Amino acid sequence: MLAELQGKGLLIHHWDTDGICSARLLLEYLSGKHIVNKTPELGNYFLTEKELEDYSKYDFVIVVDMSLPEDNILRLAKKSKIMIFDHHLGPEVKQVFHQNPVIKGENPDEYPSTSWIINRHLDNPENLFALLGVVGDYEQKIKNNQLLYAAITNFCNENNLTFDDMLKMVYLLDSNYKIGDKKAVEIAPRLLLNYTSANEILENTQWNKNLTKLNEEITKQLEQASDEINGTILKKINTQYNIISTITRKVAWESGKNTLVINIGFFEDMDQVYVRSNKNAEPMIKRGKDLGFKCGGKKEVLGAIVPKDKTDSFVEEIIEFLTKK
Ligand SMILES: [Mn+2]
Repeated sequence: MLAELQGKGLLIHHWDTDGICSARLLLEYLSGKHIVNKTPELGNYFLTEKELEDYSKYDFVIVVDMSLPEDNILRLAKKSKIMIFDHHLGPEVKQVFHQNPVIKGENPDEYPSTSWIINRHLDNPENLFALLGVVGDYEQKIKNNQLLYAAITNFCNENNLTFDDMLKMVYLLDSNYKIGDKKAVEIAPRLLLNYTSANEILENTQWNKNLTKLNEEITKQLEQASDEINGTILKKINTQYNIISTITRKVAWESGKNTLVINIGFFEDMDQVYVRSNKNAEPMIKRGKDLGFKCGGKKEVLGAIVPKDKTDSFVEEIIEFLTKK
């Protein structure tokens, strides 16, 4: 199907390592075609009215590693042929090509990243980019996934890399969105097309500079006190950087507890709310959507953008949900 795409194309990808690597793999496969790649406004799991207008002039649109709202997809589908590759939870958009084994009931452990799904779809051998997307989405946790961790270990051995090198590459690629540089996110898949070794990623000067700055900010935020309510760690942060998922992961994985982080400093009129839970968070993702929030996630992860006057009540509901047996 990909090979049959005609005309001018747009590739919309998530801003993280998985999104960038997924875009890289598709751009390589589609190298003969005219394709522009874009990421949404950083932090938005939806397209703005302006983006929807701008993106309605393409013959085909490929969406990777993002569960955009169904009405966004259907609007683009009026003008363009749509293909989606993803592994996030959400409704199946039946009107378009939607390659998401996870929502079709497959085992998420076998489809841990969009890069992995795309790589299999393309029938590629295992490679750096397919695996970086996996490491990006799971970091250390991927060590619990026997199948994938074996593939990563093999790859590292063959290429004289360590798992820590893989993690470092992820942090470098992710530094672009965390620092708030949308343009750099969009350039990254193109750079990766020309990189021939992992070292070129590890030595990218700009990405290393970003990382130093971010690490300082993350350390500062982690040092701030947090509360604990009925076994859920509650942490409020105030930062302009998009580091809420990093902070949540660090707190959750170090404590082993349900973790809820609120960042009041990223959007002017909205708060970012991010949860890592030890139980299936899907009912609360649905609840957030029902309340009209931009809300998404995976089984153990919830991310939401909530109007500031609604934050307290939504947080209360989440904690109640996490507390109940
Ligand atoms: Mn992903």
